Amino acid sequence: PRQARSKVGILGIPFSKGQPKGGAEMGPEILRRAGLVSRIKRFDYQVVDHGDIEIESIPGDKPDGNVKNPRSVGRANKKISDKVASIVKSKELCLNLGGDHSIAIGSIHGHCRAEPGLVVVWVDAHADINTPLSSPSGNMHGMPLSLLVKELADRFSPVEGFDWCKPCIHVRDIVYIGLRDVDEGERWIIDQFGIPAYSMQEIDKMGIKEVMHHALKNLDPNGTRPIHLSFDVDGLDPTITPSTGTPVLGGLNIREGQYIMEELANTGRLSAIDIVEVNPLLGSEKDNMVTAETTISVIEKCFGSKRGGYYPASYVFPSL
Ligand code: NNH
Ligand code: MN
Ligand code: MN
Ligand code: MN
Repeated sequence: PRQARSKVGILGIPFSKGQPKGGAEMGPEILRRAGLVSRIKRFDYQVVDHGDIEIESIPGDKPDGNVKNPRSVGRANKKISDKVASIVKSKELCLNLGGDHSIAIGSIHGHCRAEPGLVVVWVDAHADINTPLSSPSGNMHGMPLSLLVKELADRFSPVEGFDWCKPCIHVRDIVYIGLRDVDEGERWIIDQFGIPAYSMQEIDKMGIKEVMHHALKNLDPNGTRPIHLSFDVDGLDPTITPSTGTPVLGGLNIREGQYIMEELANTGRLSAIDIVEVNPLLGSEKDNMVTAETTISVIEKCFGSKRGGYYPASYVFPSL
């Protein structure tokens, strides 16, 4: 079924200061070059390409305690929040092309401004809910959810560059799929607040069909709330998305990835999507192509691409 939104707004976010490796800022470029926009145009959506957001560089951006590049990440995300809020308010399904996963701070924050009742589906090898104090790395792509959830606000001091960012979701508005590299503090948070988390072990045990059924029921029993999908390509197995900064063995296979997206599309409630951590500077030319092709074949399932075949609403069967 179609989404409640009949338009797709594509927003490129060439930002990589949430982690140390250069290249993640080239994600939008490689996905566009691999044909993402025309692949989405095949379906029953009006596609609006908003181009790439302009990222300001902030020289001398000293760490704030443990947190690296706080002002750069803060400034970029303020802009992302404004842009995503306006795209979602104009009734477009907002497709954000990262960029590293720190961009989810702005995208979820902006989405919340337009749709305060949203829920978050986080597909990732990692939980990305370290606080500035629990983070082993200081990289903000491992922290986005901790800045967004109300329950953790009193566990760390405000981060430089984020005075604009007030928590807008509860921990129980999140569900995880694909986890297999979770830090101690993150596991503590998941247990403490009972965040539904379907790691690769649950996927092996239950199968992806049961996992999606329970994940969506758990998150929103009535099935009425808008969905924010934050999709880290490292959630997929590194054999199919090799060009990414922190590959972890034993990830989702292509069919599990496609099935997740098909089930989300079936809800008709997707209202914003992040696709993050594609890094064309990692791996060979071939790796880049495999990564882009895998990513697009998964993303298009959000827009009604069906493995069993498809024709647009305007289709006329050739007849005599
Ligand atoms: N959990 C680690 C950290 O906080 C790694 C996060 N890296 C990711 N997240 N790629 O998706 O730094
Ligand atoms: Mn991530
Ligand atoms: Mn990850
Ligand atoms: Mn069951």
